[in-house]
Amino acid sequence: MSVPIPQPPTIPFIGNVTSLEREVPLRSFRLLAKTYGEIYQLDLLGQRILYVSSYKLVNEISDDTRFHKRVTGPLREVRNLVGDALFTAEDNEPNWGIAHRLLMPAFGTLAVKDMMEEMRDISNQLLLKVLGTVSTPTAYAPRSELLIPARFGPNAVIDPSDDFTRVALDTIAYCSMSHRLNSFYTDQQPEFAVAMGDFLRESGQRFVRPRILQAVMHGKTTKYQADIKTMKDLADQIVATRKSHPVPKHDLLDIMLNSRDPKTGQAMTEQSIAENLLTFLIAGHETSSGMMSFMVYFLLKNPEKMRKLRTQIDEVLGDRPIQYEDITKLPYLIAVMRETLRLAATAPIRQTAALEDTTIGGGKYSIKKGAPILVLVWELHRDPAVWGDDAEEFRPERMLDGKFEALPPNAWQPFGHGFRACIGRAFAWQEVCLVMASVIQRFDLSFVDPSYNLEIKQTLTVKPKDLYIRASLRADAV
Ligand code: MNH
Repeated sequence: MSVPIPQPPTIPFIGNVTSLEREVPLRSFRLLAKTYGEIYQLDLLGQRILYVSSYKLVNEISDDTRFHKRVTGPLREVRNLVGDALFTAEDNEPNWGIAHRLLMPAFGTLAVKDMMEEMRDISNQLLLKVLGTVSTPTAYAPRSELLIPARFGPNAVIDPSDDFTRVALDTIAYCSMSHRLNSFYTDQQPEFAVAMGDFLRESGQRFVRPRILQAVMHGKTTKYQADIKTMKDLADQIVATRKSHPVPKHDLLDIMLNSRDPKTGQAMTEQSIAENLLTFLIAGHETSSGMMSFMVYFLLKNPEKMRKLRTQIDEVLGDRPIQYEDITKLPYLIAVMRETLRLAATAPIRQTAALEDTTIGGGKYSIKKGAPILVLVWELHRDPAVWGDDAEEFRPERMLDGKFEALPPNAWQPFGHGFRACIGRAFAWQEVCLVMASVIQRFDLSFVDPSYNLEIKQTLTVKPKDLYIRASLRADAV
């Protein structure tokens, strides 16, 4: 027999909305999970939403034959910019299928391998900014080396989220459409990056804001529309320019313009191409940049892990720049990355729904077809049933020596699940390896405030809040 799904007390008309923190809803969702357990429901402005957090239940609903991605909440708002592009499409929208079939191979490991030097070009801009040095001149030394205007010194206070966002955004723009955003050349973030940040934040806010309030907030709406236009105009312009002036480059834009869907023979429309370019920028920068910031945090909090990682980097790389082939020789780096995404999945929630009326938990909870279910990945990634009593500890060793491969299915899912899982995983992985190995190889990092403890900020993704660091050339550098 099924039992009622726990729910905090509601207030007439607005339901549970007052249970939620405006700035960091994730914090409220997690607290409620501690109080109400592996599944609970909230009534948000007339919509009932389920929150699932235990491994057992998440594993059961991670099943493409019974559950599928649902595009509601903030993700629905993101459609205001990118429509039915990959990330925000419902499964049954034809443009999702076309883009998915065309782009899966283009984001595969082999294709991404060829982007290594373009990624390095951008990553070098970060290294140059920090101390004006790319330690070893190489065949790959970027032209930008000559152009860097301002160089930071060891006393500069660095906001890692800010700089990693520049790296991630510039990397995805350069690799996917050969467009240089040049975020490192300006003190202020470029207009496009600001528009995107504001758009994502506002998309999240619109979701928790009562409709009636939304209707009277003209200023916010005008700004929201203006940000959308800024981004659309750039994407349209990039597509139009490439169409009129083809370049001999096989980047993602080229693939989208010149390939046909193997199944239907259809080409992508110009609108769909522009919306997918914007999707790469949205999906591909905050997630990766947040991941790098969290990694810095965990390594600074756990100096013995940092030492272990650097020892391995030194042994494998010495003072030469990391190459693609090195990545598999750095298992501790991979373990640190996996453990970072376990404790701080930068996409902290995914949304799913049952394809038919059903029950989960051995008949315990009944679930209505289509009712939105949120998977609380941060809770999933701490379930003691999988991770043990030290689940809160940053311990990359639990991801080493075959232990990662031996995890129960669906226990670690920072990249989502099933056929709607992340298409950019190989891309992000290579990018983060390159950037983080290069940074740790060259710099000593430290907290500005040694007593700093992790706080998060949330838009569509999460990042550390008020984390500031310093970087100096390694004291033990040769
Ligand atoms: Mn990514 C989907 C996490 C990097 C492009 N990504 C997802 C999902 C998660 C996710 C989780 C599933 C969302 C859902 O179920 O609604 N992504 C990440 C993380 C990183 C990341 C943690 C980095 C770290 N993602 C990237 C990069 C790109 C990218 C880099 C692009 C270049 N991601 C996507 C796209 C989708 C996606 C596109 C949607 C895929 C689909 O639904 O078909």
